[in-house]
Amino acid sequence: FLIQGQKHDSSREQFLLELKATGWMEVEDRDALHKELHFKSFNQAFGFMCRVALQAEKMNHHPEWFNVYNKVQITLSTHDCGGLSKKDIRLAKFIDKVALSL
Ligand code: H2B
Repeated sequence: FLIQGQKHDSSREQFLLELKATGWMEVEDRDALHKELHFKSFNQAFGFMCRVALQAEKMNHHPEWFNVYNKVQITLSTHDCGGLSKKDIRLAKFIDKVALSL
């Protein structure tokens, strides 16, 4: 878990516990987080994606995602460090906040 190039294993586990409680899962074959969200309609799903996209651009940190109709599958990882970083945690929390507000 890279925070400014340093490993902080205890905070990593704490962040992961919190995110797993809201439906995030660790990806098996790479250091990444995954979540699947279901909305009432395509409009809701795409509205959600628009908000996340604007935040991602602001953070210069972009999700890997896939949308079909009212479902959005999201994978978060930091390509620059080859695994999870604090930016993934921040973006995951933002995603949860937006999803709750819809
Ligand atoms: N998004 C993600 N998820 N990981 C990155 O390492 C990353 C990014 N790096 N968005 C940014 C853009 C980088 O490629 C540019 C050049 O700043």
